[in-house]
Amino acid sequence: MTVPTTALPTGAQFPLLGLGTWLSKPEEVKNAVRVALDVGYRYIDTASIYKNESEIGEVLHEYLSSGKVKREELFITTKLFCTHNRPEDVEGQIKDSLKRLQLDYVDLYLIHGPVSFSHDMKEMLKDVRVEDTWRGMEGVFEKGFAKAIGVSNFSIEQVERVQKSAKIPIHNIQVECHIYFPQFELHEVCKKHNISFTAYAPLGSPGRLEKTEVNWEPAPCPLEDETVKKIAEKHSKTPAQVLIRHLMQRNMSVIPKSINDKRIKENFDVLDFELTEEEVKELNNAKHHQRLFFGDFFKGHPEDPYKLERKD
Ligand SMILES: NC(=O)c1ccc[n+]([C@@H]2O[C@H](COP(=O)([O-])OP(=O)(O)OC[C@H]3O[C@@H](n4cnc5c(N)ncnc54)[C@H](OP(=O)(O)O)[C@@H]3O)[C@@H](O)[C@H]2O)c1
Ligand SMILES: *[C@@H]1O[C@H](CO)[C@@H](O)[C@H](O)[C@H]1NC(C)=O
Ligand SMILES: *[C@@H]1O[C@H](CO)[C@@H](O)[C@H](O)[C@H]1NC(C)=O
Ligand SMILES: *[C@@H]1O[C@H](CO)[C@@H](O)[C@H](O)[C@H]1NC(C)=O
Ligand SMILES: CC(=O)N[C@H]1CO[C@H](CO)[C@@H](O)[C@@H]1O
Repeated sequence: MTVPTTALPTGAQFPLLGLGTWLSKPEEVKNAVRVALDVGYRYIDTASIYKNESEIGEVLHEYLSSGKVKREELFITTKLFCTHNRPEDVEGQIKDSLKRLQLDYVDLYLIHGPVSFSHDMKEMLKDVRVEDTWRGMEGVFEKGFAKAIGVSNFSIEQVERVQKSAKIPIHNIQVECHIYFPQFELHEVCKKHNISFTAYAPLGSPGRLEKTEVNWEPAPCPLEDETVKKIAEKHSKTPAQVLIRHLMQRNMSVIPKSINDKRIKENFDVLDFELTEEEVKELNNAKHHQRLFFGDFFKGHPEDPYKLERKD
């Protein structure tokens, strides 16, 4: 089955379902991408900081050179890490990513986060603003290295500010979004600006707990939510499938990550059922609200996107 798409302001088709690859280790990601492409995924989300672009590139090359997929069927996203938010750094970074991915262009290039650091990450660069980084992004768009450009981890205020200064408007935003952090307000602002929306951590990112060094706040997992389980049972689907479907029906692009063959297939098997309006509403009304990704390393920078939400 083909994944539904929405049109980007550039005219390109943007798939509403893709494969996430954060925390997918190099030796795991190759199998994951092969399984995903075989099942029908065409959209892969990566980033230079995930340290797996080279392996993803090897698999893409394998599938493209054998003719199993055509370049124009693929939608590849990668991201500029915050050690290179200075406008003059952007082109070199995307070229390095393209070399690793063995591609001439990516379909979408995102500013990974609004906060700028020195190359060694030891120092915050407080004078680099999001509008500055955006100028670098416009440059790589104009040169054709990225067919669309966007932002990640930005606040509403930052989106508005970039739009005001932009020659080329924002095409996409990627932020945390799941039933416990539904992003209604930011989503409305994006609709107003015609910015397509990608939900990361759609399942509540359960893997973040055991595999990263950050001390995460305890949080309930959307996969265990009683309403989700009830709706899943009614449709003979799994909780993960209900969570993915819910965001797709909100007109968001969803990028669940998995390295497990069975779960990669499960997460794609969401095209043959539909949640009722009532069920969407019920899921929209989840009582618990909590941001999972607070980015403590953003603290103290004038572009900290969450400064208004912080208690300390
Ligand atoms: N822009 C950013 O700053 C940013 C931040 C975070 C994430 N992202 C992107 O968004 C993607 C998704 O977010 P995420 O990886 O944080 O979280 P997620 O997709 O919500 O959750 C992934 C976790 O859930 C498990 N899982 C996957 N499918 C499952 C299923 N059907 N049932 C039960 N468990 C399942 C995975 O384990 P297995 O692999 O073992 O299946 C993994 O531990 C990332 O991979 C990345 O590409 C971007
Ligand atoms: C948003 O972009 C799409 C895709 O190009 C276009 O069809 C639509 O008219 C745009 N909407 C607005 C409000 O600009
Ligand atoms: C879905 O979002 C896209 C932008 O990504 C927009 O162009 C389109 O009009 C939206 N569709 C609906 C039904 O809201
Ligand atoms: C995106 O923001 C989250 C905090 O919301 C943070 O954990 C993550 O590392 C950020 N990604 C980058 C590369 O800035
Ligand atoms: C094992 C490993 O980390 N492999 C590569 C993953 O991709 C990064 C860059 O994207 C390379 O630097 C690593 O060598």
